[in-house]
Amino acid sequence: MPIDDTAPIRITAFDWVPDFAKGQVRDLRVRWALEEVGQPYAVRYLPQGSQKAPPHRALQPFGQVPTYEEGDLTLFESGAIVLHIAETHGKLLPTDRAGKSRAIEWAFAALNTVEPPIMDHAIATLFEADKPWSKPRLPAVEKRIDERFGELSSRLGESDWLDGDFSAGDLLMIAVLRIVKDTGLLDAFPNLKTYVERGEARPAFRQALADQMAGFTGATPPQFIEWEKAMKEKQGELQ
Ligand SMILES: N[C@@H](CCC(=O)N[C@@H](CS)C(=O)NCC(=O)O)C(=O)O
Repeated sequence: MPIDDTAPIRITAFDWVPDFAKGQVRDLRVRWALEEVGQPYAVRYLPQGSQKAPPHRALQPFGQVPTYEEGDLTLFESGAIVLHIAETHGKLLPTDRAGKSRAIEWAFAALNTVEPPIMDHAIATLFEADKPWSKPRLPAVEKRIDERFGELSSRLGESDWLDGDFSAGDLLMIAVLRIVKDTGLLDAFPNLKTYVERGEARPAFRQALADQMAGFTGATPPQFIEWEKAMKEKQGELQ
């Protein structure tokens, strides 16, 4: 689905992020959902820092991306946006009441149960890799992730998707799991690795990822040059 500057839907994304975040910024989840339902969209790119300025905070109170604008409606929170897209297009959610509720349950499980320990890991190994507390914290963080992955792996079993057809719940769960896909944390759970690969093989995901990557046209902002150097040095020690 081409990005279309005249489309009635507009999202926000960054024009620069550190290398480790490329392909992971949360506008990817929204792009992926839009691709799945076949909805063209426009992108407004933000230079790093401007997300904290009042005009963007009026759209996103926490000064983050993504946002989603459609006529009078402005939304933030990637999960809420993905569910809105699914509801609007009558796709990515089963039509029966119980099945729909279960898909939404998996969306919450992804964002509220599986993502928090994964983000603790990203904070320790990436965002705060240069801090003295990160290394001692890692074993406990990894243990918690291992427990969660074991539980998710047992439930998924040999199924392709979490509950019937591919849903918004799978989209969000796969987006969350892929945050650690290069860390080895998924290695003990072959069915979760295959699950992530199955999601990433979807044409909608591939297009969304390619479009996010193509949007990183900004130069490293001066305030990030030293930070990025220090972080890269420490990162090697932690991974
Ligand atoms: N829960 C929010 C999290 C959004 C979020 O963490 N956005 C990050 C990019 S992935 C961001 O904008 N970070 C920049 C900042 O916080 O200044 C969502 O899912 O939309």
